[in-house]
Amino acid sequence: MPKLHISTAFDSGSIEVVSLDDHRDIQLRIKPDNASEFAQWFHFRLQGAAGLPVTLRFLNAGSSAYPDWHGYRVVASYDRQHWFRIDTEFDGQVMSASLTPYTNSIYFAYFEPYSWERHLDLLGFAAGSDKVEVEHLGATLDGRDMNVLRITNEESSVPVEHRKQVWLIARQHPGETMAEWFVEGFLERLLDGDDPVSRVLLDKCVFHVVPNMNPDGSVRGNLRTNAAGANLNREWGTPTLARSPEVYLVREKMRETGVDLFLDAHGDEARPYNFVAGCEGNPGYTPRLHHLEEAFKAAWIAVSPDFQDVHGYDKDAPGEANLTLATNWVGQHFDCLSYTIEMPFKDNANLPDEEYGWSGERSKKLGAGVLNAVYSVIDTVR
Ligand code: GEM
Ligand code: ZN
Repeated sequence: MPKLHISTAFDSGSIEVVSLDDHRDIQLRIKPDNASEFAQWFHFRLQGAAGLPVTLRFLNAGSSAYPDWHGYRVVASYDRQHWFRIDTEFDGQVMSASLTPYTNSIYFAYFEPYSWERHLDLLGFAAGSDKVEVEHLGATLDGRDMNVLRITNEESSVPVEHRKQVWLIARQHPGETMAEWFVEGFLERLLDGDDPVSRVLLDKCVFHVVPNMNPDGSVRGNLRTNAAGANLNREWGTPTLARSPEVYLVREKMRETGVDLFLDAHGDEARPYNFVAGCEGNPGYTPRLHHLEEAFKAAWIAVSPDFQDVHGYDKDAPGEANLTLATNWVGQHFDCLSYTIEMPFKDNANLPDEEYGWSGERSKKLGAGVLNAVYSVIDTVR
């Protein structure tokens, strides 16, 4: 029997190997986050299986954080750049994925990874623009930099105090890597000097973009929490430097700049759709905010067949919103249009892609398209 090897010693690497004796029955367990019970993210490298029929069996898939794996397909890559979906089945407890690798080195992951190095490269790309200031907010618990990009046209004829403050944060939940792909597409278009929508928005707005809200959880290979086990999207009521410095620092910056429009990019483990979740359950929700939400969604649907407003989370009952979530706390505190954006780990069922499912590239296209929705409402957000 060939000598197989599995490793996870790289950015966001995570899996537990139960048995590697038989390439037709490689037995694995998905590991929980480092300081919480959420288990869903996996990312590992298999060596030694070229030309062999491989079956990966995730023995505890049925007891993961979000166990609805039906319709989900594992992603794989030989070169860590091009990721594709492989045949995957789920029997209610064990998820099995199969292929015959071409080479003796192949990677598998829950979704297309977004590495810390790529994050730093994205900051570097943005910093090269004369519209961007890379601002340091402080440190995470593992000592990584929390950065926010301040983006505007300083030569704008609109006085800076009259420009709209538009905030985009992403990847509070580190395993939702599609969120940072979304930001990459958003930034590439926003900084495209030939794009008319971007040029007008940079005159009318100051953008504040946090491409990665959870650096430590990202590198650690967590699905949902930071190094201290905090679910950052439940920390917006009373964040602390000791447990959730990522939220504490961003919230303090928001108090400084104000917020006229807020977007928080996430991924959803079960629903095969792109959708938004708003502030209908906030105590301060008003017809003005409802109208803005409807206009924003209509404009996005008009430019992107990958976006839709039929499928999504149940609506919060009036006054019943959980104000510890970013979207709800920001919407309530700043009385502004505020949305959680959800992308699928599976695929967009309205426009499925057999080879890739939902992907980093499609997340980028969606991030670029949201600028049309911002453009459609920006003159009416206040
Ligand atoms: C979700 S946000 C859940 C919002 N729910 C409603 N009904 N508005 C979370 O944090 O649980 C975002 C995510 O994890 O993707
Ligand atoms: Zn999330």
